Amino acid sequence: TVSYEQLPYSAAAQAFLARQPRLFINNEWVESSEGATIAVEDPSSGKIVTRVVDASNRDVDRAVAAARAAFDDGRWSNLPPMVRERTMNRLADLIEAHADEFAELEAIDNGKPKGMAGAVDIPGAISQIRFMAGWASKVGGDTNAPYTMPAGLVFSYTTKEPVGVCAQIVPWNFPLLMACLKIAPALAAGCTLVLKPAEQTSLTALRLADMVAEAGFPAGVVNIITGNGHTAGDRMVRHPDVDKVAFTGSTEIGKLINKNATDSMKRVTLELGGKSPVVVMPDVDVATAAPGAAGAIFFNSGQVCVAGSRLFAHKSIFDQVIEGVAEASAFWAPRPSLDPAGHSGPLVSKEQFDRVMGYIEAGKRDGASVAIGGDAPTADGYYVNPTVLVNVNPQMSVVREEIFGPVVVAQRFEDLDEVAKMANDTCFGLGAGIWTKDVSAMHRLASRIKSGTVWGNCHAMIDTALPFGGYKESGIGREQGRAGIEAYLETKTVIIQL
Ligand code: TXE
Repeated sequence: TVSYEQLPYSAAAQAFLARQPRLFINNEWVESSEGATIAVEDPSSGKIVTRVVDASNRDVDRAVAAARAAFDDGRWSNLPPMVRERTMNRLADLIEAHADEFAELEAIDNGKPKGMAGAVDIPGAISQIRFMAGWASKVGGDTNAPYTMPAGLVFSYTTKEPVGVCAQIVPWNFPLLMACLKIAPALAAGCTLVLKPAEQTSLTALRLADMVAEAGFPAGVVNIITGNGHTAGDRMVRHPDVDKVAFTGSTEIGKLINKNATDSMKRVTLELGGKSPVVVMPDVDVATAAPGAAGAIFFNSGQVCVAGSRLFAHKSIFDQVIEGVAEASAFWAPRPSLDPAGHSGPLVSKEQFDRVMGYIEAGKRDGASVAIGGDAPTADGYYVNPTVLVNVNPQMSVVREEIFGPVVVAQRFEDLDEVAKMANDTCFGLGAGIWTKDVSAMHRLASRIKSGTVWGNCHAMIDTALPFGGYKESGIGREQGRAGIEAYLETKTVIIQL
């Protein structure tokens, strides 16, 4: 039997929690103007482990003013690109040197297994910074011959300039990874920034702040503040001295941010929710595809924007696939985040637990059948068992809405045309997985599914060099790769009559 008792924290983690870091502005730890705080809970036990600042409007203004001053005097953007690149790489080295501590803090704060954080989140965060650091010296403009003017009469060229001060707001599912994914392209481009982690998971962003000055960033380039979304986050988004907003989170808040930020024409990139399809074609080796489909939804307890939350298995193998997913779900049974045997943890919060259990209940009420799970173990933490719902229809909320928990709805299909339509019957378009050995079916389906990323015989494989983002209500713009840095640059055209 599994014990849901959280394991003891290391001395390093205890020391960090006891320190109660404040706001990181201008390379200094400063007190909040009002002293409001947010409790930090360990979702594996439901216990409060420390408190962080709930930034006030004045705190936000102070952080933005620091970033504005640092941008306007060029103390970062005017440095040789080689120096910016080296500074970023020093930050990556510092994270790497403290990888184990970061993994533990992530496990305590978010609930994900420390082993998963150590294998996925922390190395992912480091590569975001190292990859983008290289762009600092490689972005540039073009010289172009004009189309309507005679050659020799004018000389024209383009340059790339940093967008300016960035407000970056990240969610709680991959806290450090998301923070680094946001700050890296901004810094490589020469921007300055204010970053706010999600109120549920501030710890690793605060630990990162410790390393900013040590890495050699000038004061005011990287400012990290903690606080609630509807107050501090909203202030960041509307702030007149902010030039760009980058957000990852729910589609609901993304729409709101898009409205509030574009009132003053701020540049906006949004990475939002999903309801990603996983298509299992009839020719697959079920022993490979079924665990693949299980991992697509159960990894990180389903709290993944590209979670494969709609499973479509061909009718000829549907029952075998469900059986295979059921078998694989044992691997994903939740345990406390510091249990070295665990591959899954609790959900991030009581709120998320209630939301996910509410969806499961709604699914049952609407007539769905539970093939696997559908329940939660008795424990103080927020554990939900891996769940598969069958006998669903396209009208049910469990089929239409993002659940963000270990819950997948499974449906049968007959042919490629039908499954392409079913896969696209959603307002989202972030990711899609296709399992088949049939190369032609793979490419035909890949071209028909409307989503920012399509995976073949794998799922949620993300690489910092490859653009990532959503079609439809899954977002605006792309992060990572060349597109990632372009989102932090303005293009200037210079035309000189000779
Ligand atoms: O998200 P929010 P929540 C989805 C997922 C989940 C649901 C709710 O379906 O069940 O959203 O989660 C900040 N102005 N995703 O409520 O509210 C907030 O402080 C500015 C998918 O936690 O979108 C946090 O930093 N900022 C997603 C961040 O937004 C605001 C990951 C995300 O919180 C704000 C997370 C405001 N008015 C949730 N209100 C993904 N795409 O991976 C909140 N915030």
